Amino acid sequence: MNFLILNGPNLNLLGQREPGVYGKEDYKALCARLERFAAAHDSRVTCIQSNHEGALIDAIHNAPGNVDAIVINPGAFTHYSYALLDALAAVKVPAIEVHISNVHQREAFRRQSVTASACVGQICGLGFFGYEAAMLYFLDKAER
Ligand code: CA2
Repeated sequence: MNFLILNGPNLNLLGQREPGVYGKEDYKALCARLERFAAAHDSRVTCIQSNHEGALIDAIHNAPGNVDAIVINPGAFTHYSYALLDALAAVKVPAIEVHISNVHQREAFRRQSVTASACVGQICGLGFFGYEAAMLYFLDKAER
């Protein structure tokens, strides 16, 4: 399968601050890990990170015909971006929303996702493994 891995604002700072919340590994290590995981499952990933809402929307619009599934961590856009919600709803490519931290153990505003309703499901609190869990869901579904 071909996966689009989308990461939103500030996730380029992984490993540089807040290791207690987001872990010690950086964004490059995340991408390398997902590339290895994909290769082990006869698949490929395209990893895109942006701090800009429009760039994430453009990447979602570009997904049909190019990838089979989207794994998206919209960062703080999760909590208020109706534009990202509309983009995810507009394309037929299925998406899973992933959060590295357990958003339910944090500030109240992080419990609300406006983007999850356009996704097949949401995974949170499992660290980087959450991205792999999302990919496994799609791989399992494709085999059935
Ligand atoms: O837990 C997640 O993956 C989040 O999507 C991360 C977002 C946050 O706004 C969401 O509520 C939950 C923020 C990412 C910030 O990433 C940083 C990483 C290292 C240092 C500072 C920020």
